[in-house]
Amino acid sequence: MSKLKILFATGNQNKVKEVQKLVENDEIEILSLKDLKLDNLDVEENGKTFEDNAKIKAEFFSKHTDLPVIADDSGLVIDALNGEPGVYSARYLGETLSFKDKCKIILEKMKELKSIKDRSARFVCVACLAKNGKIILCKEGRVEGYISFELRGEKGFGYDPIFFYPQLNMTFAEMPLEEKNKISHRFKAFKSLFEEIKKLPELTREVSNS
Ligand code: ITT
Repeated sequence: MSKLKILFATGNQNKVKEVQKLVENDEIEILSLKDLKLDNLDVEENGKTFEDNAKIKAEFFSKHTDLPVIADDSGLVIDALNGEPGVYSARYLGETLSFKDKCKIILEKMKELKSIKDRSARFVCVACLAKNGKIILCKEGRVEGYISFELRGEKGFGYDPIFFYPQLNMTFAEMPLEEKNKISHRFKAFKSLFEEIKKLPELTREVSNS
């Protein structure tokens, strides 16, 4: 049986890598915007919530292909910063600043918070599925942790070097992808999205017919 092809509509190649790894031995095949030559398209993420923005992206790109489309919106929510950077995670402190510098500025803002319990944070991911311009379903995943006292690790992307995961005593940037992919917000959201997708006859029928 051939695999169910799904477009993952993201301009972030790190996200593509993570989600392709998730379905490595699965009946689902993740294609990127580049694979479908749709990487010249962009849509404004002007929603107020992760779910709004995930829907905007999935809906928009699903008007440009007949394949089912998934998109995610995700970010880091820091309690001590009133939920910042939150839905603005990608644009926080300006799009030209590197994520390393954004991480350093966050650490500076939090330098007076000496106790780990005052540094609580979570990564949130909402992943949505759309087909032919219509949203079919969305799933959310979260992972709880703390903002570290210094940047640690070179793996991952974005805010990974300052997101400390106490159960493994390391930041996400110190964690091999296989480990991050067992616990992350993206893993949780996509795992439950893929479970639901496999139950949808109008999508899976196309797999057995192809
Ligand atoms: P697309 O919108 O094209 O998918 P993006 O990178 O702009 O790509 P988002 O709008 O969802 O993605 O922004 C989320 C930002 O939050 C992202 O740029 C990272 O900085 C951060 N982020 C999300 N998930 C992360 C993770 O697993 N590790 C580190 N940072 C993450």
